Amino acid sequence: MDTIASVSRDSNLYRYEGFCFFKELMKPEFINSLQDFEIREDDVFMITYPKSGTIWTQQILSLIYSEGYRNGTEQIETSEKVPWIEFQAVSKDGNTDPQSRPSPRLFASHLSYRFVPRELKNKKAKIIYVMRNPKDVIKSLYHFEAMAAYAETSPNFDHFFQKFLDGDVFAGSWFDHVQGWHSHKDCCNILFIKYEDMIMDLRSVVKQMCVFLEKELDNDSLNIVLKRATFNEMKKDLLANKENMPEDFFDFKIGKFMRKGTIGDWKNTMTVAQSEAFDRIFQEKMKYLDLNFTWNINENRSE
Ligand code: PPS
Repeated sequence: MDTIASVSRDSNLYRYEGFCFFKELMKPEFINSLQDFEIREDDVFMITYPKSGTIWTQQILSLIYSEGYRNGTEQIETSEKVPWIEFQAVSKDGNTDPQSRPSPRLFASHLSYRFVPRELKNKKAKIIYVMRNPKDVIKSLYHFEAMAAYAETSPNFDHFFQKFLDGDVFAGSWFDHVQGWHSHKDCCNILFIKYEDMIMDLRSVVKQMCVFLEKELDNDSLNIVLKRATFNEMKKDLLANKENMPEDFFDFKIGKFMRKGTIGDWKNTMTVAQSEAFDRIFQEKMKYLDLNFTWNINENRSE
């Protein structure tokens, strides 16, 4: 029988088959029902562990599909153009069912491989999975926890660091999430991209995404996508930076979704001992995966 357990360091969460869900926002019956979510061949799913480049990729996808917003969709929020499958939200146009949208449908999800719709595991539809070096994920999530009303704020970084390692955070263990998706890559029509590659050469990554999505963008459209997806452009765009979300969810006086947007900020907070402890766990848990991350901004950059 499936077991549901409490999460010791955060009473807002419950653990279900390794994943941590928000009690208030994600009921187990609904999560189970997603198995039967009907997938269309031309659906596109963008999947991430939190803080890995979700809203950035949501913005890029919505820009690609609206060719740089030349189709009058500028005023529609990104979260409506690329809605979540696991959060039961009511959209502003009154549509409560993201499944009934016209094709091509774009979706976002933080779900692990275990919980996504069954048909996605049969190479139906396309999946873009975005990864980020986990030390920066830790740093970003640490700040985010403080502004999110539905997460228990850690008293200090040390506490949060351990909480993250134990997977006592929304979405559970980073290691399990990445491993789960990466080890099932042959079951899905999936493209893996990395946050750090987006930082270092967004043009190449967007082009790679377009090839995978079979979307041809002319040069002008590509340039508009790139311009509107920069950190500074998104930071001032309320539809992209999520700052128009209800204050009962996030306290934007404490923090922002668009915080620093860089590589290597973990160094400003993580101690050498924490970093080394993390490296040991990373090497042990990820040893069977052929994955490399960029941990510092100057890596891979020619001077
Ligand atoms: S969430 O809550 O899971 O949806 O968060 P997510 O969007 O995955 O991650 C937020 C981090 O992504 C950074 N971000 C960007 N970086 C560079 N360029 C652009 N355009 C961009 N958009 C979002 C954002 O700043 C968060 O990272 P940190 O390290 O906290 O700054």
